[in-house]
Amino acid sequence: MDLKHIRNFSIIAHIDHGKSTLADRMLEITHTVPERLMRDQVLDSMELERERGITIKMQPVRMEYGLGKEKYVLNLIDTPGHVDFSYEVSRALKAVEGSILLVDSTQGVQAQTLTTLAMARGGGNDKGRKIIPVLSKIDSPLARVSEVKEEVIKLLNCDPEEILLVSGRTGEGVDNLLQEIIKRVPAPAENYKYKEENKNDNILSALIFDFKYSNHRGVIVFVRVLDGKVKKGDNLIFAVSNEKFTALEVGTFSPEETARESLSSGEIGYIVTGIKKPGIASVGDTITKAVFPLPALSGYMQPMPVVWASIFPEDADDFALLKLSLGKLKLSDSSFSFEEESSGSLGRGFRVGFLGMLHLEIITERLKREFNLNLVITTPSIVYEVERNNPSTSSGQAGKREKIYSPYFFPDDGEIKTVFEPWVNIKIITPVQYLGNIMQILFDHEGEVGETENFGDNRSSISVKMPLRELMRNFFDELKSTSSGYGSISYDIAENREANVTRLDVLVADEPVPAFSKVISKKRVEIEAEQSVLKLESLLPRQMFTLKIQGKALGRIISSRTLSGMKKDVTAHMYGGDITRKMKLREKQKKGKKKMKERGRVNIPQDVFLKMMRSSND
Ligand SMILES: Nc1nc2c(ncn2[C@@H]2O[C@H](COP(=O)(O)OP(=O)(O)OP(=O)(O)O)[C@@H](O)[C@H]2O)c(=O)[nH]1
Ligand SMILES: [Mg+2]
Repeated sequence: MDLKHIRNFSIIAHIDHGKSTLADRMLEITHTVPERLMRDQVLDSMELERERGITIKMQPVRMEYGLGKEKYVLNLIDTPGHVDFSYEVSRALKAVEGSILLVDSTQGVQAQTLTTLAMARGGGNDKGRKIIPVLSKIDSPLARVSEVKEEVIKLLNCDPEEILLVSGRTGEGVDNLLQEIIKRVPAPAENYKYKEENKNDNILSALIFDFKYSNHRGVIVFVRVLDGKVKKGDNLIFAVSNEKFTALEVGTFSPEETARESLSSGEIGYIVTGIKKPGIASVGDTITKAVFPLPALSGYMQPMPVVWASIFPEDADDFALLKLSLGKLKLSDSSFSFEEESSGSLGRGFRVGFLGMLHLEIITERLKREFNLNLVITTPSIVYEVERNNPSTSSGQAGKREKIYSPYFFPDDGEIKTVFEPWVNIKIITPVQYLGNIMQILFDHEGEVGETENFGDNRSSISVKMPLRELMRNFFDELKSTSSGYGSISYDIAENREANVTRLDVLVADEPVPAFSKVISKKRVEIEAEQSVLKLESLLPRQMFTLKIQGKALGRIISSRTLSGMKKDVTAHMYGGDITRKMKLREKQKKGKKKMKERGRVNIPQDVFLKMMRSSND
């Protein structure tokens, strides 16, 4: 394929700004997907994507487009907009020369617009990509095209004429957009260093930007070929992991895998490796030829997990299956990390790091659905680093920081010398009129407000630093409600700082329930203890006996409630009859209750755990 006729681009935007719908129209215009197979957001092919109406994984697709007498290959990569999946965006970007920055004309520039733009421009050694600003949803009666245009001009410092208008719903402007992509996005460049060798077909340098796993064909790597050529039967090698394999098939995405003769410089496609062992291929690795190995390209940073939870098989016999499943899942989502762990009561399992709560939900749901596993998932938590007063009581030495992944294992206050916790850099975008109220919630969440910038007519962006703990304390929902839904947020993990926090336990019938323990700011001990107890009181079904619910922190009971028992009389249905029999039954009932009480066997339904985990206000 002639490089001059290839264009590689991604669509990037805030969540729901219409990326996948725009891709639909492009696929129609280029006749890439037959009409009978067309459906809304056709690139969102995963069951969970369709159910939730969001994109979770990036999806590459190859389109052909004729312009005048010339025929072009347009490789599009649709990306997710949700902040939890921005690792997908960053990987997709390394495979392309340009990006459509899509801005919903009914919403305007949002926080994730800025983040994805910054990613596309690239920092450090990363060469910048051509950005094409496009306003979407111009068909909508709520579209504010001229205002949003102003915002984009301010953001990019561009000419008004550079901004294109489209509707993914009606298709207006999409054909023109394809032509502009050909004009504006540079064709892939050749690396002249290897030009000589290129002639004898011995050269290959291909960046792995994604992969998936097939039970029959093993690992299928998604690559952007930077130099040379690859075809079926070639002997290849991973430059980093140094593992050899033979290409069983090569091809492109239409959007499903379609075999081709070869893939060459500038193209985006896949290579079937046949490798069934997890852990060999990783995103960011380079595929090159065994006969003439080229150096590894600069790969990807492994993303920092934001929340952690432990996952155990409900049935201990499923441990091996869970291990295998995590390995396989990692081959279609390289952004989570896991390590083995064992817990006294739950047995062997894994501690898993996720990029956010939605990511956690998606991964655990996929494990259940795609691998048929019944799982016990512990309360998600961020990770704290603790230095103990007296390290001899623990495994660590003096000055050593110990990572605490679960609030239940957070040491008692007296044992702690110093605690460190992760902070985040936050960007908030909001209409100016909500600034006052937002400042209030920022204060309440220990936010350190940095720069505030105005752009467009009446919008501001605020840079804030905040403990991750406070971001997770319902900050998203509070921001949404204080800004009537107009405020948007993006964040990334920053440095660790010293923290003034402690563990709050919730006791039911005098027993702490591990899943309800939390690490909270010492300043909020009273409020949090009261809230947790009240919430549990409202959620817990009444038991046969009277039950105490208590909040305990810093070595004392801070709040307490009593849930009165049900007065269920087991003799009520017996009319008349023998009084001694009634007495016997009552006696039995009393004993049973006492036993239950002693064992602290309170029945806490699963949904109570889930509701307790969610924010305190719902
Ligand atoms: N009126 C109108 N609605 C649109 C248009 N494009 C998309 N939508 C609607 O906007 C919503 C989001 O569309 P998607 O295409 O899924 O947005 P997305 O950017 O791919 O979303 P994520 O991938 O989850 O970030 C859907 O309800 C679409 O029907 C458009 O041009 N006009
Ligand atoms: Mg989408």
